Amino acid sequence: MGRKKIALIGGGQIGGIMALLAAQREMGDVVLLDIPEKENVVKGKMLDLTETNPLFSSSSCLTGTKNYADLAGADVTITTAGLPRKPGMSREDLLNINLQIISEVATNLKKYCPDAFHIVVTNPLDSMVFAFMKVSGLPKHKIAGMAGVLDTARFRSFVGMELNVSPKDVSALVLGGHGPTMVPLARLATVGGIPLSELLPQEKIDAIVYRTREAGTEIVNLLGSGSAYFSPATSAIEMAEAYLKDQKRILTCAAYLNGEYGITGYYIGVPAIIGAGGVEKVLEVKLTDSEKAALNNSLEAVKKAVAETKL
Ligand code: A3D
Repeated sequence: MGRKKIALIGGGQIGGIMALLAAQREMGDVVLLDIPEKENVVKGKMLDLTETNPLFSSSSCLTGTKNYADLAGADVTITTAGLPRKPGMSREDLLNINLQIISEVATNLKKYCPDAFHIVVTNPLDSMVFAFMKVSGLPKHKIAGMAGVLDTARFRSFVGMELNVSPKDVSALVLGGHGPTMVPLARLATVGGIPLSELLPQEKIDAIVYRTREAGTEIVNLLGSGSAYFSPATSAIEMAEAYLKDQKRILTCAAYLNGEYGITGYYIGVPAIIGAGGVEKVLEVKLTDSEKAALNNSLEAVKKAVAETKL
């Protein structure tokens, strides 16, 4: 069977943490790629990490590179390559820059790792995963966007904090695009099997839903520069591990829809089974009229973002 190979494209905040997590979990060998100007930085990060191997009892080979050829034959790829928005830059400017970056990444990954499961994290997520699919032409079920695992983890964390219970025992589902239109399905949330609505009054649940939608911004405001990285990195690694180990986990991610939820032709956050086949199946849940309306509203936001890519 041999060792698995994990290719991380983008060696910034999230890329570095993902390399650490993949090594600690001994998921396989890890290659971290960044632009030529950052070649020494990623080499330094991976050497630093290599020197933790004896401490974590890990045998993963960890290397940094600027060459896509070094990613050849990867089993899974996770892309965080992109630029953050800088003062004076419009959303459209950012979209155009990151679209160019994703196009370059998708073209190279098609060439060097056509059989991998590809996870996209770069924002704006819903349009970047769509662009990755269009430019690479790779099978749609072997490409997914990471957002739902994180949005769901945030919802579960806030419920745990409010009830002073372990978030491990909170189960929840957040549908839709990654952004303020996401749809946390509070109706379906449970805590140790008990419906959340039996444990918290509606106004507290509404506050948790609101905080979940704004959770990314809350962290951006606290950090002052950059965005969240520990939780996005851990979320993407959950998806990669589910694929590599054929775990058949039910993870919410931006999956390509072909009629599920009445949607065709877009990537949007839905619960999906992730195993050796990639996104093996999208699970459908019956929605109330107001949940349907909220999901449609989110779909409109995704469609608008995708239209901006002109792909
Ligand atoms: P950052 O620390 O800036 O890392 C991005 C890295 O990408 C940098 O090291 C860049 O040098 C590198 N890069 C730029 N262009 C290229 C290229 N052409 N090829 C290879 N590498 C390149 O950012 P980060 O790690 O904090 O975040 C990465 C991305 O994830 C951003 O787009 C964030 O907006 C996004 N993000 C998404 C979520 C979701 O939940 C979807 C959450 C948090 C962050």
